[in-house]
Amino acid sequence: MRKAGWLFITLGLAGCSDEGDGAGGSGAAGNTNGSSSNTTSSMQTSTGSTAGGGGAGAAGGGNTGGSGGSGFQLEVHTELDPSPGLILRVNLPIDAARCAALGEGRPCDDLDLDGITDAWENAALDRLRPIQRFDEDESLVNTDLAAVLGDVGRVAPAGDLVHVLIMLGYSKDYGSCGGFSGHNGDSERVGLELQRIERAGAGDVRVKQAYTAAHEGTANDHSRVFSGTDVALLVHDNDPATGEPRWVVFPSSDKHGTYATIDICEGISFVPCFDEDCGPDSVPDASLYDRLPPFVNAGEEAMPLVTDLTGVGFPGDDAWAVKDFCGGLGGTSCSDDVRNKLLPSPF
Ligand SMILES: [Ca+2]
Ligand SMILES: [Ca+2]
Ligand SMILES: [Ca+2]
Repeated sequence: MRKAGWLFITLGLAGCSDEGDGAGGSGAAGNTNGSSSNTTSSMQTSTGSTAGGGGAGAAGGGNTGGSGGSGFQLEVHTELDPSPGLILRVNLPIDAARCAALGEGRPCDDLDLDGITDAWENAALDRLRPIQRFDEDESLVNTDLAAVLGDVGRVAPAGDLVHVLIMLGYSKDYGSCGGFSGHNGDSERVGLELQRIERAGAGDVRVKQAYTAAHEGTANDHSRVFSGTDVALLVHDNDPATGEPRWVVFPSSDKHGTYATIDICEGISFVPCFDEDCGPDSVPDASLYDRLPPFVNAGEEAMPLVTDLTGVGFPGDDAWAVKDFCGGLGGTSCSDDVRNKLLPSPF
């Protein structure tokens, strides 16, 4: 939403960029038309089958998904309860060894060797990655018809908990203050800490903590962990593809810092060029501002499932290399490495 009295001035504000190496991004190397990942409908959707590399039955976009053979049907659901925290239920054990012991056609591969069933990882990414609900002035909705969005996920054990870290990738950061500090590639991220549910299925978890990153690692860092009763602040909405609840986050207009609520986004600053606008205010059809990009499961650093990100719309970019993320557009001085969005734990 645009706040009244917003002043348009262009100052030399290095802090406007959410990446330390700032504003580059000329040399666009063509591509862009990866916008096939944008759906024609109001919200981008994808099925879990895009989850690359893992091979084993990815979670389907619907309530049931790939069969591991022998009649096994993967069942994946989400639900909200007042505890608070979104619940994910998968009829496949988290632990690959436990899955394998059950056998009978279940997809129990653990190709990234982290001990978690890869099909469970894919189900978690499929159902827990958030809808991105954009501001009414967002360039990727309104003007950049070649814009590409894609999620690169990692699901990994953290003791008995499970961490889900997702790079929310964009082909471009459009900058603030009229384009100042824009660059090719925009690597943002969110995270979830999942807790197993006692006396429930071996694949059932609850969101214990959530993390939204905004200008992470800069002087203007507004990243935040939501834990305890703050988990109730998270926004959920009905996913039209499944009819079940899904997490919703609010990327700031054109810069894409990720916020859990519109109020948090718009409350961080009233200083021009440091302020942020979120949420589709006063638009006839707010659903046109929702996106749910395709995703890939990157696996683990020691045993990647995916390196090349062409499949998620970003040719030339890599999930694990020590290399700027350029959103499939090439160039220099782009955005922070994808690996830096998948490895450090915010919890
Ligand atoms: Ca695994
Ligand atoms: Ca993993
Ligand atoms: Ca950004």
